[in-house]
Amino acid sequence: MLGDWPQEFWDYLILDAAPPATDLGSLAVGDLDGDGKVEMVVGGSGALLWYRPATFERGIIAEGAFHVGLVVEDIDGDGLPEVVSSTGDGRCRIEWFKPEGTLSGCWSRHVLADGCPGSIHDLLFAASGRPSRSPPTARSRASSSTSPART
Ligand SMILES: [Ca+2]
Ligand SMILES: [Ca+2]
Repeated sequence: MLGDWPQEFWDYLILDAAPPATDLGSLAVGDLDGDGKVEMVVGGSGALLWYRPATFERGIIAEGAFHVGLVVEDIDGDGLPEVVSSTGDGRCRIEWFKPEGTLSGCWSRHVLADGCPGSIHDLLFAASGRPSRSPPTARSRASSSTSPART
């Protein structure tokens, strides 16, 4: 018993028994297309993937090494979240991905920071100051230092 806390139960659901990526190590959740249905974004060795649990739809956002930091945030200020990921190719590179049309279509890939100091495993986003449409900034968190990066 958890006191007065509401008890919620989650269903065990296999969305993809054989995903086109291995070492799935990153997960983020958000309504990527604003239809009210939540999508899951999963990254691993080989691909960055999206899944819609309500309908079992799925797709590939990009190919590469994505078992690292992953965030779903509105980067360009249009009201819909984009997928932000660091890449695990041996140096810190932060990229964001946006669907061009539907989630099943092509995703544009943008570099937010390239060669920034820090760790590729932790991404942190926060509002700083009043809202604006200024270019986004990114920080990757390292154990010893944090440095901002701009593109
Ligand atoms: Ca959605
Ligand atoms: Ca957006």
